[in-house]
Amino acid sequence: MKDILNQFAIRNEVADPEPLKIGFINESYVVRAKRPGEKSYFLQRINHHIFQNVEGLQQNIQKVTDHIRRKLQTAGETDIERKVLELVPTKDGKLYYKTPEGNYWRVYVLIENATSQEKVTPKSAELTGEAFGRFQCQLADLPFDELCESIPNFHNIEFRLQQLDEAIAANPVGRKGYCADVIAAINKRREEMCLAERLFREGKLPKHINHCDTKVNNILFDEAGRPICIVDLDTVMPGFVLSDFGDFMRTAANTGLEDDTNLDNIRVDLEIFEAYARGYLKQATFLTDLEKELLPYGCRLLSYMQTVRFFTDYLNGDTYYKIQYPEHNIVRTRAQLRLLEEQEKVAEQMKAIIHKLEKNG
Ligand code: GN1
Ligand code: MG
Repeated sequence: MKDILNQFAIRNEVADPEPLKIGFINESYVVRAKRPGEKSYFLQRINHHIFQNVEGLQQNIQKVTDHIRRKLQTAGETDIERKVLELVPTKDGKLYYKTPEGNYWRVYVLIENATSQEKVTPKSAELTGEAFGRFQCQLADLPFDELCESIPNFHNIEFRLQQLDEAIAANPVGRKGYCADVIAAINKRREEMCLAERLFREGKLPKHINHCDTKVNNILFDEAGRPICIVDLDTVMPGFVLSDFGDFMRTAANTGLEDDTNLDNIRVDLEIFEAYARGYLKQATFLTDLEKELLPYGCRLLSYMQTVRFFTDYLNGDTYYKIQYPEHNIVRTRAQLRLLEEQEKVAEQMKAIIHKLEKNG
C-alpha cells in the first residue's frame, strides 16, 4: 500500500491507510496527515470490472470538478476545497495509477469535518434537492458530449429492455416460468417508458450531465447540517435530468424498502417528494418547460428501469447485484414494480405539486 501511495504527488507526511467501510463498488481508505492542519487523503481502488474505461472515468471526474471549481471561484465563494472534490495526480501527472497486477488506484484530498446521512427527513430532502439542483446547474453549460458514459447506456431504458429480452430468450437458469406476471407488467409499459429516448431523438428533450446516483448518502454535510459537497462521481455522465430526479425519489420517497418483502409497506412519500422538488426547482433554473413537466414521469421511469435491471439479473442467475438470499433479486423486482404502481396512482398529485412549486416556490 505504501508503494501505491508513493506514486501520487502527496507532499506532506502521512500515516498508513486505514480501510473505510463505505460503498459496495470500490475499496476505500483514509490516509491521515501526520501533522495537524495538513491535508489528509482518500485513497480508492477503482472497480475496473464495473468501470471498464478507467481513463474515461477519471477524465470525467477531472472535467466536472474543474468546471465546478471555476464556477465557485467566479462566484467568489470561500472554502472551495470543501465544496468540490480534488483529485491528486500521480507524480508523472496521471489521474490514476495502474499497478503491475492491473489494479487501478486514485487519490482525492479528504474533505474535513464532513459527514454523510443515511436517512432523509423533509428538511434534508429539501437541502439535498437544492444541492443536486445546484450541481446540475453548475454543469449545465458543460457540453454533455465532453463526458463519456462511464458505464455505457447506464440509464438507457431501451438498452436495459434489450438486455432483459436477451435474458428472457436465453432463460439461462430456468427462472422465467415463475414470473409471467412481471413480464406482462413490464411489457404493458414499454412504449410509455421509452418516451424520453424518443423525445431525445426528436430533438425535444436535451441531455445534460447527471450524477446518476442521487442518494442522500452521496452528499457531505457540514457541522451545521448544510450540504457542502457532492461525492461519488463515478457515474457522472450524460443523461436526462429525469434520471437524477427520479432516482432520488425512487430511493427516498418510498415508505418501504427497496427490497421490502411486504409490498403493503410501499407507498409514495409525497412530503419527501414535495420537499426535494422544492429544493431542486429552486436551484435547477436551466430546466425547460418540458423537463419540468416530465419530472413525475422521471420518477416512474427510474422505478421501471430498476425493476427491469433487478429482474434481468434474477433471470441471469444474479451475476450483477450482490444478493443476501437466493430470491433477493425477484423480491427487489416486485418491490420496485409496486413502487411504480404506487407512483402511477399519485401521478396527478405529483404533477399538481410541481405546478404549485413552479408558481409559488
Ligand atoms: C447500484 O451500489 P449502489 O447502491 O451505489 C447501482 C445503481 C442502482 C442501485 C440499486 C453502478 O448502486 O444504479 O440503482 O445499485 N449502481 C451501479 O440499489 O450499477
Ligand atoms: Mg454508489
